[in-house]
Amino acid sequence: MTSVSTGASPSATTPAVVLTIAGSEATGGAGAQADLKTFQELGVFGIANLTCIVSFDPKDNWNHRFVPVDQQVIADQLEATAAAYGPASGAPSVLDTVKIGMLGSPATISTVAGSLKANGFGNVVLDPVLICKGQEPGHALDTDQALKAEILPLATFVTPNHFEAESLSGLEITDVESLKAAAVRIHELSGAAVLAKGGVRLDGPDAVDVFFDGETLEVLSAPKVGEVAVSGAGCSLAAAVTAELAKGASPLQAARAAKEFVTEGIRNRVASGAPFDALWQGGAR
Ligand code: PXL
Repeated sequence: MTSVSTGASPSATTPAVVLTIAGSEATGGAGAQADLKTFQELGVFGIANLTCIVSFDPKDNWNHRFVPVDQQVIADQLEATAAAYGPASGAPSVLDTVKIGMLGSPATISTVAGSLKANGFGNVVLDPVLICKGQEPGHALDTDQALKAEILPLATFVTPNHFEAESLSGLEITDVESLKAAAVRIHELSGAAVLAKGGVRLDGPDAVDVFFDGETLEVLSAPKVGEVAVSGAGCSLAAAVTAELAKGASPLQAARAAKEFVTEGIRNRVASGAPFDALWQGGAR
């Protein structure tokens, strides 16, 4: 007779458990694939609940083809994950740290916001992916506004890039001083720890990011590796922050470790037939 186990086995291992709520990017550079590879590399048990599928179109200048996952299917994934590992699951490794990547539509934002509120996760790391090439501008504007109204207030850590930091703060960012001002403003608006990324968008020899959590303002800097952005850098940075927080790091420690992880991943990037290289999560090994 076979017996079916309904609970945790006495020999179960207990790595920190993390969830990414994100889109699939078919070529594996960005999105949920980048998140899962980052989680594995940093020693946490990763779960991905998919919100959409993005396939670049090589016949159309590599623009995004965007297909949302059905709302009920998103809700089903979140329900299954919460029941298996959520705060009320009774699992020994409780899922308390969640990363939010591309949501892509106001409907998905509402579904995800509902789940975040119901579960009360301790760490909600938001990579505020605002526009997706290939979406209608009006559609993207709705999505921007819904993300700011419904998800940003639930975030405990937010990782905007240059464009997103300008959009969230309402400030123009031209140098490190204005990046600092934007980070402070986004903290005031959200209450979250902020890691605002200058990346290759700001002039100078270094890729500069600014961390601000209401107390500590720190400029994180590493020599630029080329002048062209690499696919998966933003996703992997936020995923690395997520993994480090889940293992018990402070927000500042998580930001520093994530910056190092991404710098090594860019240094050891993977060339592809697409116009952009992909970050290699194994680069720090
Ligand atoms: O890098 C932002 C991003 C996030 N998530 C998905 C993506 C992209 C960019 O292509 O496709 C699914």
